Amino acid sequence: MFGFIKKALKKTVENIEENVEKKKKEATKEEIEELLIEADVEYDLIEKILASLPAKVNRVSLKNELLFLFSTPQLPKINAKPFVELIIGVNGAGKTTTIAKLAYLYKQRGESVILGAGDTFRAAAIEQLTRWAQRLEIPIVATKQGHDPSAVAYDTIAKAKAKEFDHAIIDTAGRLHTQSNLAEELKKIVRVCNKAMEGAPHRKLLVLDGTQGSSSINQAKVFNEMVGVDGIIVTKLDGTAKGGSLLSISHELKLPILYVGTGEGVEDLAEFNPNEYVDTILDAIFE
Ligand SMILES: Nc1nc2c(ncn2[C@@H]2O[C@H](COP(=O)(O)OP(=O)(O)OP(=O)(O)O)[C@@H](O)[C@H]2O)c(=O)[nH]1
Ligand SMILES: [Mg+2]
Repeated sequence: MFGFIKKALKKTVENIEENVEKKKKEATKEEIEELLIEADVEYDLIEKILASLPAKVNRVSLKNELLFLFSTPQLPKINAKPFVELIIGVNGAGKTTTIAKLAYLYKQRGESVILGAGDTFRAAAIEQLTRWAQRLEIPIVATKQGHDPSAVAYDTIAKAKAKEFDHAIIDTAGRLHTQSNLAEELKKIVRVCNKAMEGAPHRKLLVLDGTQGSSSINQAKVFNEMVGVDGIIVTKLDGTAKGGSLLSISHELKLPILYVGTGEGVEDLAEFNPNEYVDTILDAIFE
């Protein structure tokens, strides 16, 4: 999937390039500061990065500094069938679309997938995921609006076990009447998943809207406190110049970024590769 991150960072890179007269071998600290501000890296982190750099910065020294920010531990490999993923995040972040993209990816690999329409708060959410399931020709467990989402999660896992599916991906609501309602609901879904299958959900994946840049970090902390997050997916990177925020997100949350969304289609999901990401940003300023 090489090149997908490049596509996702197009706007971020163009924005940086507009402020760079000529690509260079060495940059000053001020130039690096400018670059990182333009890309929406949090200022506290920029100061930290600058403090550890020499007066004249070359590509290699900056690359090492930036790559270091992604040195979060890798997620342990879990051999579970079904492998259950719970997708959480605020409304509009891109959860439902990301579920379709993940399902497509697994299906391409020849693995079987079932979806659970666990966002029962809005009828439109159930319909949206059902349409994706039809398009992708994969089964879905869905109930009526207002029904208990943890029952949907339970039924999805039970069906996945009975029919020996490789993956079960469960959608959740991004907003309820209050935040404490949402927290209670998510906790209950997690408990019930574990009842349906010990160890499930195997991954709680938080979807963050990339167009919000570094300002999504606080939101991520709230979800992490609610249920504990295993990994991050950043969507809509294609539509923003704030692609540098991934540095802040990784550094602040100490959670792995697993995928990035690069568009609205099912194929528009790239496995996140820190090396390719950092190189793409550095290409905007260095030769
Ligand atoms: N350009 C672009 N658009 C995206 C991406 N991911 C999602 N979107 C769009 O963002 C909008 C919201 O996506 P949804 O998947 O409905 O978001 P959600 O988190 O499920 O929202 P709720 O169900 O309201 O909580 C849709 O119009 C998607 O097409 C992406 O990577 N790039
Ligand atoms: Mg949704």
